[in-house]
Amino acid sequence: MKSTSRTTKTSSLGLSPSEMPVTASNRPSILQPSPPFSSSILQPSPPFSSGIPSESTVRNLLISYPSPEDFKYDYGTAGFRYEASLLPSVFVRMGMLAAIRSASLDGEGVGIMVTASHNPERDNGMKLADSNGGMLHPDWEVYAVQFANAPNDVESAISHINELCHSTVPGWSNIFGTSVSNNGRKMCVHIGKDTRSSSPLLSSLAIQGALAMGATVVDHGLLTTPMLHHIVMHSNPNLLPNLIPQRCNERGYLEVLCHSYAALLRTAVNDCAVGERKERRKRTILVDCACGVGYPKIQLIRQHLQLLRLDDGCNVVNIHPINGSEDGPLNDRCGAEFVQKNRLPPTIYGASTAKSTNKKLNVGIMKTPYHYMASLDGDADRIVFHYQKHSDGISNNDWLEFRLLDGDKISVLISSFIQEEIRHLQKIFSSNDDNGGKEGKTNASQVKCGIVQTAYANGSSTSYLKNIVKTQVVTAKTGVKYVHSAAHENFDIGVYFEANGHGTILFGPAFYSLMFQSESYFLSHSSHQTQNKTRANIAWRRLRVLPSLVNQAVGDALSDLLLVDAILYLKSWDLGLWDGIYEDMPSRQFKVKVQDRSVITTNHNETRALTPTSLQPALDAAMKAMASSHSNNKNDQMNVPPPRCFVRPSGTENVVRIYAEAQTQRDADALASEAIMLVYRLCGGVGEIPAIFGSKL
Ligand code: 16G
Ligand code: MG
Repeated sequence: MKSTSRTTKTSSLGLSPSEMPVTASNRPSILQPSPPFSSSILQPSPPFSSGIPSESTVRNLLISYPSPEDFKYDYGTAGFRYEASLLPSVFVRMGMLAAIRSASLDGEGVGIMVTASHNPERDNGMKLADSNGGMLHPDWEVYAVQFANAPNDVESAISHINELCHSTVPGWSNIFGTSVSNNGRKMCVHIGKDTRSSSPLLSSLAIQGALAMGATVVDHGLLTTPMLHHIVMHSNPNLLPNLIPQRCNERGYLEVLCHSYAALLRTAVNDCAVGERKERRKRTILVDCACGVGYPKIQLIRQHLQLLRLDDGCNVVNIHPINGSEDGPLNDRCGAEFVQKNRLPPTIYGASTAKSTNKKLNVGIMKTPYHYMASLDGDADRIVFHYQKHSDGISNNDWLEFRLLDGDKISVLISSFIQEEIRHLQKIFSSNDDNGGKEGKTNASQVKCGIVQTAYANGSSTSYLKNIVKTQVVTAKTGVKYVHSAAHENFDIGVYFEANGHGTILFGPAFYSLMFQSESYFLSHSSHQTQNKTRANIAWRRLRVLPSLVNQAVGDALSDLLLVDAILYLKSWDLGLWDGIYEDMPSRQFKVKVQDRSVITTNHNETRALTPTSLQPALDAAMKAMASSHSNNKNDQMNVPPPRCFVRPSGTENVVRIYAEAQTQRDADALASEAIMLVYRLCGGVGEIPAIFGSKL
C-alpha cells in the first residue's frame, strides 16, 4: 500500500507524535537493550562456526542428557509440560529442533519459552514459538514428539537429526559431514524463561542444544510468555504489518504497549477536564501476579506509566502489583487459574501493603484504596478481573459477594467497543462525499468483525454477543492454537477469548486497508468538520492504535489489562457496570478419571461426543429432560439459553472434563452429576464414582 507523507499534515489530523502511524519507511530502528533490560546474543564458540552443527557437541549433549527409560512424551495443548526432573533430555533436543526449524525457514527467528504456565512450581515445560510469533506449526509438533521420544542410542539419535534436517531444510543432508551441502545455515533461536527454580537449568540446556546445531541464540532471561512470542514476531519484520512499530526486545515491547495505551486514553472526549472530573477518573488496580514472572514486568509497566503521567498528565491507571515471585508459592491459591476455576479471591502473600489472606482482603489492602483487581497466571498469558460486591454496589469494605469477570466478559467488552467504533467510522463512508465502497476499496461495513469462543463460553455471553452486540460467534476447539486460527480464518477483526482469560484480537488486511483509507479521508477532509466526522475521527484514532496495543502473537495479560482499563475509562464505566451487562448462567465444571481418555472423541469444536457412540444420545436426553421441565415462553422471549453440557478429554491431564450450565446452580449441578455418571459408566471410569460435593473441582 502506498504510504502517505505525514510530516506536514500532523496538526490537521490532530495527532500527537505518539499517535502517528508507523510505516515501513518511518519505522523506528530496533532499540538495543539497556538496564534494567538485558538480553545476550550467544554464538557457537570456536573452533565451531555459526551455522555449522558441531557433531561432537551434539553427541556429548545427547549422551549426557538421556531420556528416562520407558517414558513417552506428548506435545500437549500448549507444548511439553511435566515434572521438571523429567525434562532435561527434552530441553537439549528441543534446543536442537528449534535451530533446525529456524534453518527450515531460512534463518527466521523462532522461540522457546521455558514455563509450565499455571502448573505448580515442581513442574516445568516449554512452549515453542514459530517465526510468526504464534504456536509451532502442527507438522513440527509431530517432529518435536518424534525427536523427544527418539532412542537414547546416540547413533540412532544422530541419524534422526540428519533425517529431520534432510526432510525439512532444502538441500541440507549429511549435516555432520564435510560435503558441499554442509555449508552454513542461518539459524536464530530466542529464549525466555519464567521464575521457576528449575527454569535457569532447563533454559541453559535448550541454549546448549541450539548452539550445538550452530544457531545464534538470543537469551532474553526472565520474560512473560507473550513477551517471548512478541519478540519472535517482531524479529521477523517481513511478517509485521506496517502499522505496528517493530520492537524486538523487552524494552521496545513495554514502550509500545505503554505509549499505545496512553494514545488510546488520550482519545477520551473531554479528557482535558480538570479538578473533580479528572479526580473521579483516577483509578487504582491491584494485580495478583500468581507469584510469577508477571510481577517484575508489571513493575516496569508501572514505572513507565508514571513517567507518562508526569510528562503530560495522561490519566493512566495506577497499577499496584501483589504476589511477586518471592512472596509465595507459584500459582498456589492465587493467580488466574485458581480464581477462575474456584471462583474465589486470591490469597495475598506477604506483599508490602497486604498482610491478610483471601478470607478478608482488609487491613493492609485497605491502606491502598483500589477500584478493582485482576489476576494473572504464572507466565502472564491469562488475566481475569474481579471485585467484591456490596449489596449497594462496589464497596471497599463489607464485601458480600465475589464477582468474577472472566474471558467471556472481556471478549464482550472488547468486541462491543470495537463494533461501536467501527459503526462511527462507517458514517464517513456512507455520506455522499465518501470514497469508500468503490471498486478495490474496503469500507467499514466490509470489515468482518467476530468472536471466537470455546464450548466453555458461558451461554449468556454467547447469547449477548449474538442478540445484543449482533456479532458473529464461532465456536472452536479448546486451546490457543485452535481459537487463534479460527479468528484468523473467519474475521478481519477477530476477537478470541477462552473463559479462562486467555485471549487477544487479530487484525487482518481489510482492517489495515480501512485504516489507511480513513487516514487519506481525514487528510483530505480536514477543513469541514461535522459532528459525525469528528466522532468518526475519534473512532479512527482509537482503532488504529489497537494493533500496537494488542499482542497479536498470542493472548497477553499485560496488554489485555491496559486495553480493558482504557475501554472502561473511555466509557466511564466501573467494574460494576461492566459486570452488569449480562448475568452468567450458573455452571459446574468437573473432571473424571478414566482408564484411557482417548476412548472419548468429539466433533470439531468439542460440543458433541462422537465416541463412545451411546454417550451423546444419553447427554442429549438429560439436557432435553431438564429443558422441558423449565420450558416456558418467557425464557424463550428473553433469549435465556437452554441447559447445556458437554464432555471432552483433557489435552493437559489424564482426565475427562465435564461442563454443565443451566438456569440455576442446582440444575447445573444435577446435569453435571448425570454427565459424570455417564462418563464413568460408558468410558471406563477408575476409582470411586466422583461426587460433585465435597470434591476438588
Ligand atoms: C492449555 C491451553 C489453554 C487451554 C487449556 C485446556 C494454550 C497456550 N493453553 O493451558 O488454552 O484452555 O490448555 O486444558 O494453548 P485442558 O485440555 O486440560 O482442559
Ligand atoms: Mg499461562
